[in-house]
Amino acid sequence: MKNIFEAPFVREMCATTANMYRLGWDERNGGNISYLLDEKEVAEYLDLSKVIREIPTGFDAKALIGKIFIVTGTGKYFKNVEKDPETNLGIIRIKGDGTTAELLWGYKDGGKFTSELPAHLMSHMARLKVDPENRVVMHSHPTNTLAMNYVHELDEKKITHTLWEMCTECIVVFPDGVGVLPWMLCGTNSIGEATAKKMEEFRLVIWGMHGIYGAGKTMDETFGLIETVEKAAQIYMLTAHLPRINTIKDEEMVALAELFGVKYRKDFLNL
Ligand code: 2HA
Ligand code: ZN
Repeated sequence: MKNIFEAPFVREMCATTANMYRLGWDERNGGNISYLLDEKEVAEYLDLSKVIREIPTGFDAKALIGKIFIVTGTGKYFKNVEKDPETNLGIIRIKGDGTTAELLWGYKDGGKFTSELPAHLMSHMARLKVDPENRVVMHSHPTNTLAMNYVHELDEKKITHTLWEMCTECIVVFPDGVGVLPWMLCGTNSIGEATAKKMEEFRLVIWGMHGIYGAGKTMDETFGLIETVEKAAQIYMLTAHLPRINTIKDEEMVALAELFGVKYRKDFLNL
C-alpha cells in the first residue's frame, strides 16, 4: 500500500486550501472543497473494504452511490489542512442507500464532512449530467467578489456583464457566465438544491453576500474560474467609485469569444 500522505489528491487538497487561505479568501472555517476520486487510484493507498465509521448525510445522493470523494471537514480551517490533512480532510464513499457516507480515511478527531455537503454533492450530480468529466466543487469567500455583492445588483445578466467588462480574459474563461442566488441560509438542503439547479447551467454560482461556488474537471480549472471572477471583482471594486472613461465593448467581447471559439451567453450582452 502506498503512503496516503503522498497521494496526489491529498497533496492537491493541501496545496489548494493553503493557497486559498493565503489569498485571504477563506478565513477561519470559511470555504470547502470536494473532489471526486478515481476508485482504482484510491485503492493504491487505502483498503477500500475497511470502513472506519458511517455518517448519515441527511439527503439522497443515489446518483453517486459507490463514488469516492475527498472532502474538507466541518469547522476545520483551510489554514491548517496542510499541516494535518488526516484531521482536516476525509475520504468518504456514498453507501448503497444513497444517504450514508462511509468514512475510509481522515476526520481523525471524530469530525465529519463540511456542513455544505448537500450543496457539494448535489452540485456534483448536476455537473456530471452536463459534463461527465467534472470532478471538483469548490466554495470560497473571495474578498472582492463578496464586496461587489453589496454594491452591485445581484442579477445574473448584470453581474456577468460587469465581470466580463473588467478583464479581457473573462468572457473566454467563463463564457457560460455566473449564476446568482439571493442570500439564503447556508448548510441546508434547500441551498444545496438551489445551487445544483444553477449548476445545470453555470460552473460558477454566487451565493449572495456569502461567497461563490465553482465546479470543474480539475482543481486548477475550478480554482482558475473563481480566481478570474475575483480578479474582475477586484478591478470593479477599485474603479466603481471613479468616473468610467473606458470599457471593453460588447462587440469586442463577441470578437474575443469568436476568436477563442467559446460558446457564450449571447443573451448576457447588450447587442
Ligand atoms: O464551511 O463556508 O458556507 C464554512 C462555510 C459555510
Ligand atoms: Zn461559506
